[in-house]
Amino acid sequence: MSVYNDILSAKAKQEQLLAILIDPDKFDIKLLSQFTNKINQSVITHVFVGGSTVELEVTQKLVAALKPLTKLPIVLFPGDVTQISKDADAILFLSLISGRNPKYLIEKQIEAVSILKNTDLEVIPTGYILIENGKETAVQKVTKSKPIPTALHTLVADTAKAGELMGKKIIYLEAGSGALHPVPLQMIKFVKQDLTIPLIVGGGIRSKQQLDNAYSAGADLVVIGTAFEENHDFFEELKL
Ligand code: 1GP
Repeated sequence: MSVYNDILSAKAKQEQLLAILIDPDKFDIKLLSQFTNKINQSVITHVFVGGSTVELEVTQKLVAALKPLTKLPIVLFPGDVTQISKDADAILFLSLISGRNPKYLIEKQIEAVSILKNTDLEVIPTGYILIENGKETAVQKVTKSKPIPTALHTLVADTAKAGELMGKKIIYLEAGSGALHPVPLQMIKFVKQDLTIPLIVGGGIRSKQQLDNAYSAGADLVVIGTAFEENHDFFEELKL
């Protein structure tokens, strides 16, 4: 199984992919089995695991407990090298290409190599682009980097394309967890015009309508965390 190849073939068939993001730091592991049942019965296609500030070993415990409970691919979306867990299927190997902080452009990636060597994780090179959303999010604070203002469509599209030309296999447009405003639809459309690799969009999506809008604008895979965390009925809403 290749998580990336499956994303590529879904993109080719215009199938809509949806990842639920579980932040190990906010998640009560006692609820895992009940919560995973809901995931398994929903339209969700991927489980992403990661957060901006997660204590040591918490991710590993969560992924190990999650793995036997679902057949869906578990993809690490790590805020730090301490969140690499060998029990997951793949890792988004993120480079924060909207920022200019060397730590998140290359230094953390170097640090990750010796840890990855001891795992069989499928590594997916990912260009990660932060978009302004109306408030400062955790990822901005942690990475000490500024998001790209929503007015600068060309800068976002050129950053995404530069990522593709540098060999990234996926671009992730991120408004940030709990964003006030998701990535603008016009921006998604603009970025898609020139991009040939899959596009992930996440941050601040809280309704079925916003989800459908993101797909219509061109998102190949949408990531939702907060809406599931705060409202377990969101699973039901998605069925409608
Ligand atoms: C954050 O894109 C994800 O990294 C999901 O954001 O929690 O706002 O859904 P939300």
